[in-house]
Amino acid sequence: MLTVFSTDQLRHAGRGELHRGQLLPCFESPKRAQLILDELESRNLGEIIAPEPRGLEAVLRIHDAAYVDFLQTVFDRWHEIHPDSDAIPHTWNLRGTQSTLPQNIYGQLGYYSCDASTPIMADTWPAIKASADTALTAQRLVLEGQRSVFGLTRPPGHHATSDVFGGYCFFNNAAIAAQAFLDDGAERVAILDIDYHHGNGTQIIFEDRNDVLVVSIHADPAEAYPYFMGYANETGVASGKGFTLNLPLPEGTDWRRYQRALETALAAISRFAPEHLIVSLGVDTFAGDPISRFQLNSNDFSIMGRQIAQAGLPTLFLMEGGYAVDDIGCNVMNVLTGFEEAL
Ligand code: Q9C
Ligand code: ZN
Repeated sequence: MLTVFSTDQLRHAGRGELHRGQLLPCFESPKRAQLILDELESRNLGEIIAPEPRGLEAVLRIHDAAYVDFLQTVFDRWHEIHPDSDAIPHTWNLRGTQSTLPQNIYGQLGYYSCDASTPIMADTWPAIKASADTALTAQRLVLEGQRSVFGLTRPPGHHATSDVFGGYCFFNNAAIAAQAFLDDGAERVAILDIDYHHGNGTQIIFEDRNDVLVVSIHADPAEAYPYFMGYANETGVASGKGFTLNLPLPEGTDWRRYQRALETALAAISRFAPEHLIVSLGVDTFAGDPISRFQLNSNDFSIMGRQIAQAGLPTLFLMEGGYAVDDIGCNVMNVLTGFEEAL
């Protein structure tokens, strides 16, 4: 399997995130991507290629122009007033009220974000731009006939909406790739999100559409981030009714229970009959993950890859979460080789 990755994606390296009342070292670190690459290389998954640099057209199919411009310029503005820290939001809008975009940088940081876990620094922009380019190059390779491609997207994307960053995400790489498939002529694309956390950004982007099926298996939001979305009764909006499927699972979920949800997810994807499948691949379902509470082991990820291959679809894997750095390479490699072995 080909992998797409750019070293520019390593340049986003936050000093810290607000976690349970403390400023802790960022869980979403460049080391994650480096350790995945090391494992793919040592176990010979296949060639690792750099993304083709692209303009912003495909990003702007999903994200608002003003939000993209904000991400591109906010750190320079921050740096003038705070030369020694990352930009982190700390104030948000009141529930349900329409808000005007404030002039003030703290107001704008709150306007365009949903949490204080997602710092912005000098090289955030080149990293998130390269991550989106990685998704788009991998998407094109699948379009051109590769059975599967791994876009090692980092920073991840599934919590980002058209104009909100958070949950370590800035550009929704999976949504950008899904829209690119449609713009390249596909009629239906399915996104299978197997990150521990519900992909709230992806759901919001596509919930009123019937050309992208979004299926997500995740920790019950009653107990886990992102808390406010991902419930089973969210099934889509207007003409998107029936094209969102949430399969929340309780804390402590092991492979036996997870596998049944995955079967349900894959059956729904089969019925939808998409031309392409995008897998939002998070391995934070691993038992050793420091911020998550599922119980999957490394071998389970191989079975998971094999099961996903049974869908029989051209498949684009895009990286989302996974924070147990000692095992992240092995767990990702196991999904991808499990998939390949099933072919
Ligand atoms: N520091 C992904 O896996 N933080 N994002 C929760 C607060 C947010 C996870 C604890 C977790 C986001 C892509
Ligand atoms: Zn996650």
